[in-house]
Amino acid sequence: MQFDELKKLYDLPFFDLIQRSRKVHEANWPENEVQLCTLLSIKTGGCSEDCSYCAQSARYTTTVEAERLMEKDEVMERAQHALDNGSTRFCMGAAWKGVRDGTKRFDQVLDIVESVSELGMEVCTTLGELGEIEAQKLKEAGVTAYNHNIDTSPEHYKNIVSTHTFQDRLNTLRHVQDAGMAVCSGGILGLGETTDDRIKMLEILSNFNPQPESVPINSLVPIPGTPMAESQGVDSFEVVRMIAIARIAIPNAKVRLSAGRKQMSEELQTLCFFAGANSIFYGDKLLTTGNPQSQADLNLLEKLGLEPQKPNRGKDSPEAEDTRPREPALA
Ligand code: SAM
Ligand code: DTB
Ligand code: SF4
Repeated sequence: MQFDELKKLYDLPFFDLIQRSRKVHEANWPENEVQLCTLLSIKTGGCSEDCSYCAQSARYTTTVEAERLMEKDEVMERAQHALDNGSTRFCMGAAWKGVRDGTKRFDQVLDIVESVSELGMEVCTTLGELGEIEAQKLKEAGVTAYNHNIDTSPEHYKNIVSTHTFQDRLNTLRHVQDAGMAVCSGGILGLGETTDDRIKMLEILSNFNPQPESVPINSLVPIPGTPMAESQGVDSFEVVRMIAIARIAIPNAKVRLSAGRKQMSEELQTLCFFAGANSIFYGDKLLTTGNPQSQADLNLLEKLGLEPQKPNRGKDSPEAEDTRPREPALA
């Protein structure tokens, strides 16, 4: 969808907007299910990049200490636990600028992925920049989806990060798609962006070919010590509007209500589910910050008559439409 159409939707009266997004949601996701995805930080802190929201950048003094890459046995224990608790997707994150083929740490990650993928969950990784070869090797090792957020509009990105560019992010996403992995890409609300920046971000995501399989919508968790520490929280209704236009613009995606849920009321999360969110991070920790308790999430889903999503739907990457340009569009 194009910017003007998205803006018109975003500016509709609230009930008109969520009624529309609800219809799209029901047509594409009639099952009343929410996917549970567990995150694990397999390499925490000490990152060379300067993303101004991030607890893991080595440039800021936060409470997060740099750690080594986790041993495979420990990752396997955590993955098995996630599976036993009902997660159908397991996402492993590393605080790296990126990975390079031929390095010891990349070999270790491939080895971890091979073992985790044998458990049968969707396997997602988020390791920073990838080239073509790295993407192919991750796919071969069993990664089903790769998370790499564009985070905001290209114009605003420069104000948030200086150590890599928006185009670098798009290049990695191209390599992910070419290797046949599903793209998980979304953004953060609360980085001092305008509404137009948010809409621009969605415009770009919706013009990917194929469209992303998953779109995380994070609300900034302000981290003391980072430049965004004092950033103002996002208005609840703006979060719902964003979820609604994501659902309309990218109807087949899992729209993932991501960071920031701990600060949200159950009622707000419910509105987000109504408007089109159908996936959450599940387990009491995100990467370095907190998340609601698992039991609280299960209780909420039960109260709403929603069920954890059955395994495997959307495991494969959506097919590209041949008629559309192959480049991720920078509109
Ligand atoms: N280093 C990799 C990268 O940058 O893609 C992977 C890990 S990074 C922590 C994954 C995503 O988490 C970021 O792109 C951002 O959208 C989100 N994120 C990080 N810190 C956050 C925060 N404080 N609040 C909300 N979202 C955050
Ligand atoms: C995404 O979009 N959000 C997740 C996941 N993808 C990797 C990460 C959220 C991180 C929140 C801050 C933290 O815990 O450090
Ligand atoms: Fe590093 Fe990723 Fe954090 Fe940026 S968001 S500082 S690349 S871990």
